[in-house]
Amino acid sequence: MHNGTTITQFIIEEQRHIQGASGDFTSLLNDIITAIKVISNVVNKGALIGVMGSAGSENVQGETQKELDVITNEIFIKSNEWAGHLAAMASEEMDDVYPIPAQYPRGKYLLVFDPLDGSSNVDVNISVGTIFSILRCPGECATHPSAQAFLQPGVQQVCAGYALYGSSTMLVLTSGHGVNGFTLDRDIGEFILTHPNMTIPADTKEFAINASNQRFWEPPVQRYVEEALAGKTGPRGKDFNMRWVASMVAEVHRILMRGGIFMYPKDTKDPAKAGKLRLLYEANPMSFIVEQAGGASSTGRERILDVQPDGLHQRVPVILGSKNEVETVISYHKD
Ligand code: P6P
Repeated sequence: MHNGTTITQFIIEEQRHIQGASGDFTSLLNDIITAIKVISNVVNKGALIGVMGSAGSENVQGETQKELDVITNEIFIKSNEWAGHLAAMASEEMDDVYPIPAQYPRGKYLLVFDPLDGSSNVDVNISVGTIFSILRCPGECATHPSAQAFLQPGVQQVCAGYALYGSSTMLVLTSGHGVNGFTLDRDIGEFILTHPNMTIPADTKEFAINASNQRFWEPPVQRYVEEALAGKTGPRGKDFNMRWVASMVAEVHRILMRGGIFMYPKDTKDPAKAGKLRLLYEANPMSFIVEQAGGASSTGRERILDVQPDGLHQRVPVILGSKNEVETVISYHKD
């Protein structure tokens, strides 16, 4: 049960921690939350409103866009472009930066998001999510926001969050003072604080990886998974469980709730790609949340939040979750 704290009340109290935050931050988060409520409504209607299936277009990643990818991107834009808190937005679904239209005032923040992560799962009714990250607009970007303005290491994030459209719609947030989870009460249309101060157990017996890529993994990941599969009789001396939902938001939420390690490592499947997941709107926001919950997040060779981005849609290897387990994988990369 909960004590009825609404997310609005929580954010206003949270804002007091943020250096230099005016009502801007609270109002910006409220606009993001509105977009998430609208997306939850659309996703939960599913096939009833006939927006499943392909949009017949490709995104910058060369991935076929689902109709819902395009619709949810539009929802985010419309909900966040008018209020004067942002200088620009960037999204998995848009090739370039989206500058705030001239008829609206510009603000001091940047918003980067994946409006519907795991969207290939929508057609088969498996949980999907939204991931977002808020950055400060450096210097001149309020007038001429460029992609360069977004290329800040993840440690610069002001706030990061995800929405999980699952059996219930949840919103999980951090602005650098721990991680808190909220559940949407559809009867009142408000997110209620249900999971205060979420923390990830330091140890785990559950790993998540797409095992069909096994032959492409680098040796340290091969070793880690082999040892996990060897179980009690192997070098780890304990049996492991495995999960793979193919929806990063669902995997990260499970890890926040009960621990685990999630890996989408660098593989040799496509040597041109440093991994599958995108740094700015998947790896960085999720890494901020995971670290704030006491977990760790690495490429295997460096802390993800320290990576200096070199492109809006840059990909990185991701190894995140229970701190001691991530550190084991990092140690194998050093061997
Ligand atoms: P694969 C979804 O498309 C996504 O970006 C993440 O949410 C998910 O973890 C991963 O890709 C799934 O990738 O190769 O297993 O389909």
